[in-house]
Formats: sequence, C-alpha cells, structure tokens
Amino acid sequence: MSDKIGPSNKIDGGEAVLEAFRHLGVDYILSSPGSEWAPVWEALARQKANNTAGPTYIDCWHETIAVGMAIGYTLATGKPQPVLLHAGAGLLQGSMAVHAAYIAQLPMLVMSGEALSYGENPEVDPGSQWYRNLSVVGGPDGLVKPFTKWSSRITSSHTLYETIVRAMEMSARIPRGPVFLNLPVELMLQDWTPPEHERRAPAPPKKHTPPADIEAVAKLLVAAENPFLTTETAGRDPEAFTALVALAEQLALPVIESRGAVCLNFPKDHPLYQGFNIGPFMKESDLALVVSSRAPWYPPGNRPPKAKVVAVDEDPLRSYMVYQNLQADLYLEGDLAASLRALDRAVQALGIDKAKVEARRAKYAAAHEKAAAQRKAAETDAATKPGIHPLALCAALRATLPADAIYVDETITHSSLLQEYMGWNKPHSYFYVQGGLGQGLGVALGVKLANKTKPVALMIGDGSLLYNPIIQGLAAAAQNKLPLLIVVFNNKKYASMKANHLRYYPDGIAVATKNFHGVEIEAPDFAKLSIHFGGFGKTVTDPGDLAGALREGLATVAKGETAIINVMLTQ
Ligand SMILES: Cc1ncc(C[n+]2csc(CCOP(=O)(O)OP(=O)(O)O)c2C)c(N)n1
Ligand SMILES: [Mg+2]
Repeated sequence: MSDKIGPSNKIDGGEAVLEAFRHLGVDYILSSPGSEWAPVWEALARQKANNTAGPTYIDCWHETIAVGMAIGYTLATGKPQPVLLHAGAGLLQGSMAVHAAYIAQLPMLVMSGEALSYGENPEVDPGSQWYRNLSVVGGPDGLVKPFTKWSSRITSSHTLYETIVRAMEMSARIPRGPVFLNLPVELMLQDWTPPEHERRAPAPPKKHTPPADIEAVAKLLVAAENPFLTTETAGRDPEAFTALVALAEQLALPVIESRGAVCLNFPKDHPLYQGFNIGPFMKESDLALVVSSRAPWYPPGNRPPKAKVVAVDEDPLRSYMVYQNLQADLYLEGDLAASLRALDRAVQALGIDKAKVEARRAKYAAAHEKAAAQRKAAETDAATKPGIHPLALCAALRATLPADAIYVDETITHSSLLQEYMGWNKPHSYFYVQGGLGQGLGVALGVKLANKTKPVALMIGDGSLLYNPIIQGLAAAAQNKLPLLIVVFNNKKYASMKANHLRYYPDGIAVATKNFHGVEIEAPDFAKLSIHFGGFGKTVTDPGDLAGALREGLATVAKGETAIINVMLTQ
C-alpha cells in the first residue's frame, strides 16, 4: 500500500480501487476518462510519488479503444484487466466491445460510476453533472446486464475493496466473462480502512473431467472406424493446442476447423489438418469429437447421422447464445488441456489398432496434400489476373512478414481466405475480432501491448476500418509506443452486404437494375491518415509493389511507428 504523503492524501475509496488492482496482480488499467475517476487518479499520483509498484494506467480517447485493448491483452495473455469508463454514457459507448468480450468468454472487470447524493449532501459535492445529465434510472449496471456475466453495484466504502476483488475473481471462473461494477463517486471520496489481512488473489482452480467419463470416450475413440475432430477455439489456450495435436496424432484423427474459428487451433501444415469443410466427414463418420466449439456445423440440427457426438469443452452449453443445438451424446466438461491430455493417456493405455490408425493417417495426409496443391493452383491463377486479387495479398503477406508476426483480423469476406491461405502454425499467432465492427484497432493494440517485441499486423476491411475510432486508435498507438502494421483489404465496398442481398433476392429488382444499397464505399485515402501521427502510409494498386510496401511498413514498425498499407483489391 502507498504511504501517506502530501497535504491531501487521506486513504480513501480511490486508494481502495487501486489497492484491489495491485492485489489482483493486474498489469494495466484501461480507461476513457470520466469525472468519477479523480479519486483513482489521486491514488495513481500517490503510487508514482511513493514509487509503489502497481498497474500502469492507460488513457484512451475512446471507450471502444479502451475495452478493445483489454480484450486484445487478455486474448494474448489470458490475464483479465480492469476498464474504467464514464457513468452510463461512457459505458454505452464501450458496450459493443463489452458484448464482444462476453461472447468471446473473456474475463474482464468493467466499472463506471453513478452518484448517490446529487448535490443534496452538504458535505460532499459530486458535481452538478450527475444531477443534470448523467444519472441513469436503475443505474448503469442495468445497461449491461444482458451481456455481462455479473453486473452489480458497490454499496458502501466498507464493501468496496472486497467487491472489486471478488468481481474480478468471478470473471475468471468458468464460464469466463466480463463483469460490471457501478461504483458511486461518493464512495470513493470516503475514508477507507485497508483490510488487516493482505491477500493476493490466487489463480482460479481448474476443474477436471471425471476419469470414468474420459475412459468411456477413450474406448469410443479406439473403437471408431471413421472418427473426426472439429474445433473452433481450442487454440485459445496454447496448452490445449499442444494437447490437441498430440491426441490427433496418436489416433490419426482428421482435424477440421469450424467456419467460425476465432483463433489458430491446429498447425495448418500438419498432414492431419483438413481445413474448414466439414461436409465430407458428416455422412459416414461414426464418432465426432467436438472440441471447444459453439457451433460445429450449420444448420445446427444437421448432425452427422451415424456418429456419436462427444462435446469436449469447459462450457459446452454457452449460455451467452440465444440458440444452440450441439446434439451432444456425451460431454467431457472440464479444463480443456487437462481433458485432452487425459484422453490421450487413456487411449494409450487401451492401445490402438495400429494398422487401422496408420491407414487413416495415410488417407488424410494424401487429402491434406491434395488441398495444398489446390491452394497453390488457385494462387498461381490469381497472380495472372489484372490488379491485386485477395490471394495475391495473402501470398505477399506470407512471403514478407516474419515468422513471429501476430495477426489480428477484422476482415469479413476475406477472413476465410486468410484462414485458409496464410499457413499459420503456432498458437496465438492469429486472433479474429469477435462481435460488432469497430474494435480491430483496440484489439490489435492490446495484443501489441502484450507482445511488444513482435510485429502485430491488423488486417482490416475498408468498411470495418470506418467503424473504428481511427484517430483515437492511431493516437493510442503513437502515445503508448504500440506500432501496428495496418493492412487495409480495400475492395471499396461492403462486399458482405451485397452477398447477403443476393442470398435473399438472387433474381430481385436490385440485380436487374444494378441498384444496390448499403454496398459502395467512397472512402478517403486511408494511407494519408498516418500524416497525423508520423509513420508510413501507402496505397498499393499494382501487385508488383505489394512486397516492397509491406517491407517498408515493417521497417516503419521496427522504428516504433505505425504503418498503413492500403491495398486496393479486385474483390
Ligand atoms: C457495429 C456493426 N455495424 C454493422 C455491422 C454489419 N456489417 C457486417 S459486415 C459489414 C461490412 C464490412 O465491410 P468490409 O470490412 O469492407 O468487408 P467486406 O464486406 O468488403 O468483405 C457490415 C456493415 C456490424 N457487423 N457491426
Ligand atoms: Mg470491403
């Protein structure tokens, strides 16, 4: 705890907030300012003056950047961070990203204030803004209830510290998710007595799947003739990624990623990796191992007809989903890496039919090679087309960016190409931005905050970029020395909107009269945005210039500045 110094240094609720963060071991406080946070700013000034170890505070000019940075940092490290927003207004501004954290099942503590006394207490004046503008009937905690794991309020200075600690501990429990606390400014202004016993919050305990359940599924795996494994988010945890590879290898299980994959789940160059098309596996399979997947197939009821479906997950029935139809016949519910390792051991103990498994391995290795040859042919074909085809951009990225680069993806129609063609192999090398558009910059900055020595590339659609707080994101990059390589996949349109229009009205009047709405984008030159913050910007229209522009961008990032490579694509 910070020692007392200076004239106005009573220990108050602001110190309690910071002390809780210190005891929780958080690295950063992400914030977009609001007047209720003056007590925390006082405590931060005291922390600095007294040279006390504690979290670093990062001010953002927009709530989506603050929450997005917390998302990116937690995706990359697994460690939840607190986010301080302003009253109901700032919370509403940041709430799209809070919802995104909820559906991504990411732990996070979001807080914003509310007043209690509205100027009627002669001893404390919270400021007239709370009376006139800021109050929300029912409190800001009501605003985010539907998309937080737990949303509540702090009721006294006596319960302030423990409520924060408990809230953060709760957010990190399965199912993980953001929690919200409404913290009235008056409580932070009151004196606070630190707890007598200083407690460092321990990591949440892992819950394990019962051994009998593991044993039963191991028997099914050994006996199966045509098993397959599908996953969507196993790679979130690098330990689960490694365990998944080992299990797949032992049994020669073909691995198919879900179309909704949001991270890298399996090495793309592995012979057992079978891409994204689950179709060929559905009809004849006798066992489907659905590993950390909210939606393994679509339409949801379209289960593999002859297969037993085993869901392996920490939280298979994702309560954040309005509808789900996993069709599971069995569940292995517990820490994912531990379940996969236990399955691997149980299979080993039972013993496998070597001839059967090796035949399977050869079959899927051949299929893997065939798919690789098809991708190569598609790339060669794309290179002969005029202009820059998206596959030419994938090839240039692959050839130019170093092996340790991390990719954050806020593209839409190009995302499936990136996931198929980039050839990523290491866990945590790829993160897809979940939820509404506009978070890519914040998430990429958070990933960079956690990986300062590695290049972080934000791949982003032209339409998606326009949903971001662009100036505020570029400023956060410059001010916090978090340079990004921003690659704009610019097709001058919301291509996905047109695709959806065509799905509903393939022979409609919009097609006949070539009159589409919600499709064309006449954006300013994105490359010029960099002039405000230094760095480098280039618009590329010629495929021959791509590699050079990306290299120049990387050199700029290595110097500590952000580069924007605006790539004009043919589709
Ligand atoms: C906040 C928010 N508003 C609107 C949408 C609807 N939406 C989904 S994709 C998309 C277009 C994205 O355009 P772009 O990034 O250029 O990708 P493209 O469709 O061209 O591949 C829109 C508007 C959304 N997902 N989130
Ligand atoms: Mg576009």
